[in-house]
Amino acid sequence: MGILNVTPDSFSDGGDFTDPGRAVAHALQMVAEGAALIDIGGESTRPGATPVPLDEELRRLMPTVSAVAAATDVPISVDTSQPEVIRAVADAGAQLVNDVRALQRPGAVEAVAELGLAASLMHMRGEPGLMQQTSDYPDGVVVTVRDFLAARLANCTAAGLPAERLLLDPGFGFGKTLPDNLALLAALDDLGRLGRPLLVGLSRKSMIGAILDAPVGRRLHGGVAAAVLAVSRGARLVRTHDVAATVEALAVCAAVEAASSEGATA
Ligand code: PT1
Repeated sequence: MGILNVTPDSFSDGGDFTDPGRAVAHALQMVAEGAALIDIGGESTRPGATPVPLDEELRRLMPTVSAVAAATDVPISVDTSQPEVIRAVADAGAQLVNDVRALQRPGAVEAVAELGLAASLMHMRGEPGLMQQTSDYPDGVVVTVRDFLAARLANCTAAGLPAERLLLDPGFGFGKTLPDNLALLAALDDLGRLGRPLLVGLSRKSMIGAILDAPVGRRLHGGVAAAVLAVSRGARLVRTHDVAATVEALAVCAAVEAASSEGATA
């Protein structure tokens, strides 16, 4: 899943793709590099980001969603939490809602269900404005995230959104310390037992920066390593800024996995 931010303030590429023409060119480049999905975001949700009003989110997203949908058959996901935005982008050709708030806004589950879309449910502690001040998991981060995702899955299916249309995401960096993020990555197989494909977003995040003592521009190799480890622990989708590097690393990963499953059946 290649990231296309149409925001002025995203943490690593803010302002680069606010023009639809440049956004489409970048989307097509990611497709050429092997992206199987393009994730378009109009609201930065990284820690400390400020919320965006509905009309501004629509103004940022709509031209780019329509233009990318016209330019490629690769499915489009949109990073949003708002039911009005979900309805508008579905009309413009989006197929998946990537919601860092796990469809908890009133009307979001119903919109996804009615429109026949897929969705990703992510765990976040608190809201982007203050979440780094509230990370504390008395029951342990892995259990807390697992229970949250299980509850959201149950709630969505009860509201008429079939489980077959849902992905789950532990939400790396969303109200989590470095030890929390590492514990989640190490225990990803536990989350896989919830029975839905796992999506992970790790590229260029501060957890990589903290391990390497590296600024955002020097986190490529660490982010690729984290993606490989996530996939080897069961992740099925990787949300990344760095498509070419990630696709190549995961091709090597897949070749080894295929050989080891052949070995198991031989
Ligand atoms: C994610 C994700 C996302 N991450 C999904 N959507 C972001 N499904 C946006 C930092 O610590 O992981 N999964 N949409 C970006 N969020 C962050 C969080 C960016 C933390 C940076 C950090 O640097």
